[in-house]
Amino acid sequence: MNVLNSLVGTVAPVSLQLEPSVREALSNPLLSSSLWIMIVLMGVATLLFVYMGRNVGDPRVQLMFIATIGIPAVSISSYLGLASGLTIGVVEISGRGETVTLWGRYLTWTFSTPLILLALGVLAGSHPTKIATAIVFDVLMCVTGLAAALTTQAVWLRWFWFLISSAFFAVVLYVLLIEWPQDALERERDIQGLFGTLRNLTAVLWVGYPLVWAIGSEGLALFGTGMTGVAVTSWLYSLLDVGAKFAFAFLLLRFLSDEPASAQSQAYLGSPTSADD
Ligand code: RET
Repeated sequence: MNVLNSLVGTVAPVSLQLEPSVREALSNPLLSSSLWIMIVLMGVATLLFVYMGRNVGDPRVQLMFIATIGIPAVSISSYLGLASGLTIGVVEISGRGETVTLWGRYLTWTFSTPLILLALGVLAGSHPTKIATAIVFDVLMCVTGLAAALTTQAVWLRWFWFLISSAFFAVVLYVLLIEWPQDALERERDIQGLFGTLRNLTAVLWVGYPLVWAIGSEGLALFGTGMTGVAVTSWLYSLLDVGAKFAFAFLLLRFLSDEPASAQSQAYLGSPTSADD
């Protein structure tokens, strides 16, 4: 009993209390609107995408559908974590002072970005090894990006992690811009066209994320280190998310929803007659 009492005594005082700066951040209308608008948008997107995929039967089209529906679904959790303050913190950076960081973004990108790459890689008809390569380096990019945001010892150390993360990003871009387009050349014309559009959208928008990091409140703080700077940075990420997640997923699923023959398993594995040739 004594043991139990002392255990309860140790655990009971622990409660989830938000730091004053986090509470101040969440009561900033500019910042909280950058989160709540996205929760609504991603909620609507998830429902819409489930509806669009209700009749899909081909396993390969289903795989792309499931991966893509997961993108806004992960995003809802991500933005709820931020809006509730659970994944927002305050870092005291040596030589710079206190900054509010929305570190949950970097954490949840670890789950959402592989889904984007999985859908794109399968669409291109790429080999699983290449898809795995892109995903592994993408996860490394996100985790080291998280390290950059949470590093407090020195500003230069944050930029060091930024560079490491960018090196991993370069591998992802290589697969996306060099390897997958070659694989997509083997596919039907309509797939090639869609792949080209999604590849361009992805490459351009994804490059925007490190740029926002570099100029935003985590990096050079061009919009200031105060709450407005944090809010403007958050809005920039949210706008990139609208394109990189919503527009990407919508374009892909609109194409896939009537299960074009070119996207189905049969087209990928080769037609049954080709073996007899
Ligand atoms: C960070 C900072 C460190 C350097 C690099 C970054 C790249 C981030 C990217 C994020 C893409 C996110 C997407 C999310 C959708 O759910 C971590 C900002 C290179 C490319 C598309």
